[in-house]
Amino acid sequence: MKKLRILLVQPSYKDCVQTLFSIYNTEEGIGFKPPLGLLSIATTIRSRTPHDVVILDCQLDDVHVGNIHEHLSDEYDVVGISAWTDFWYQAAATAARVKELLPRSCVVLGGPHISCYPAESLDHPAVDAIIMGDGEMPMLRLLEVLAGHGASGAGLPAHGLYFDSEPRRSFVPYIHKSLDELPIPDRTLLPLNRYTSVIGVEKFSTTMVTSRGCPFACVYCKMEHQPFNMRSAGSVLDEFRQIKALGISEVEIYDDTFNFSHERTLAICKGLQELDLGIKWAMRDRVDRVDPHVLQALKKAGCVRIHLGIESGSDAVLKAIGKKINVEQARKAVAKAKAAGFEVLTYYMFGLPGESLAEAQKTIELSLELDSDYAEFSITIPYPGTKAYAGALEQGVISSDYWLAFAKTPTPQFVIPQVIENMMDRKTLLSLRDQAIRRFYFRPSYMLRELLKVKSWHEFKKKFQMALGLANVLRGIFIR
Ligand code: B12
Repeated sequence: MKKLRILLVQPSYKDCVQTLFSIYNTEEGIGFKPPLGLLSIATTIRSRTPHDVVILDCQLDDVHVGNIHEHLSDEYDVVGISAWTDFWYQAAATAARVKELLPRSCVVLGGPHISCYPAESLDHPAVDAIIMGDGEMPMLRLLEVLAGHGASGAGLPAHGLYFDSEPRRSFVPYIHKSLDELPIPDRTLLPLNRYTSVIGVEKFSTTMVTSRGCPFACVYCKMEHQPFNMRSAGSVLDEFRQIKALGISEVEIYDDTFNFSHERTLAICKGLQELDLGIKWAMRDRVDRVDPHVLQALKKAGCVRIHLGIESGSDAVLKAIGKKINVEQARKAVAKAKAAGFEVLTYYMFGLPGESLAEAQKTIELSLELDSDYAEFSITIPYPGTKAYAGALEQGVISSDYWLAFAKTPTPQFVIPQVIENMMDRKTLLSLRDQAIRRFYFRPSYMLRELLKVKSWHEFKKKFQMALGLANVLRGIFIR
């Protein structure tokens, strides 16, 4: 079999879509986060094939289309590029640059943007193939084809991989149901000591994903292509063990719904308690899944922080966005988590479909009442593939399909022409977001409490960095 050389690229945020509403994962923002999707693909290639694979995380060193040539060796047979809608311009421009410098290499794209716009992505002149959905198995199939084995790979899926050279057929994402079959991501393929968390306490941290997809269908999130699948407790414990062996003792779990199965959570917690790895970790939960018995187990297992999506202070808005929770559940969940000794991070959104100014004000009041340790306030970006975007287009709240236009013709620093602005205009939304940040974080009682929590110079520096980031948001300066 021909031995192939593969480069997997996580593009830079440079020139990314100007949503103007978020702090990005830069060192000065929330800390760099490892690209887990590429890591999983690279580990799978390594464990199942003789091919060589390298990951280039452009976000770490500001590698972009202007300087990526320094990282492109003419030995690469395959260059895989991850595409999120926010950095679609860099992904597409990188593809073009690769094709220009390495015309014989196969350029393949994957990631959430590709699953939203498969046809438009494949139409890009520099793109040879796309992978839709979970990338590991379709990538093995692609490598089989390129290594000269035809597309007959035993056990490899026939869908999810589409070549530009083939006649067009319908695009079906590949979903890997038995996640335990996939190897645990080999974090040594990335520079481990570059990944951090602004709200963590350790110097280095990593992230983990123990399930894919989500059983819920909130209007602002595109997940419907991805049914919910969980890894077993045993597989999750193996990953924790590997992380500890690498000397990392802080983990952020990025599952949309980590605690969907209490049974699995309790098994993970029991295992972690027995292993006694001393890892501090955080996870995202739904307010309706917070349970005192599970909280106790989580505490004993080293979980220190729980992130809760509250989104709105209005039950009518929560109903309209399909979140399937209510304000009272949010109150109870935060109280229970705080009483059990967890740090709590809450998320809130402004500009949700149908939300009035009075309802948005209720959200700010709720955030103050819940008084969590951290709160993240965002303005709803109607991303492609979401019900929020489709609904706004259908109702004429958004007047043109700007994401489709951007998917076809990616431009640098694309400015979203409209968010959901029928009830409140953009200026009002921005001022609500700023008001929320100011009222939440710049309360003397909050600042004092946070200062008293600081145990080290390192922690103090991180808190200072966070305060600076927030002040920058208020001054209209966005960290890229
Ligand atoms: C972790 C995470 C983050 C981390 C970043 C981690 C990182 N550096 O990768 C943080 C918190 C920083 C983050 C931020 C944002 N995020 Co985010 N994030 C996620 C989350 C929860 C998990 C991603 C993950 O690791 N999944 C696990 C891995 C295994 O899956 P994967 O990444 O999808 O990769 C698989 C496939 O997509 C595919 N694949 C991916 N890349 C490639 C490349 C090739 C070549 C191939 C073949 C295949 C392939 O194969 C992989 C393995 O199966 C997803 C939601 C979700 N559940 O997926 C949202 C998600 C990716 N985020 C999203 C968004 C919008 C954002 C923000 C832009 C939000 C905002 N407005 O601020 C920000 C800013 C991003 C930025 N520029 O920093 C959207 C993207 C939508 C889109 N159309 O692009 C998602 C899908 C959430 C959602 N449902 O709407 N995010």
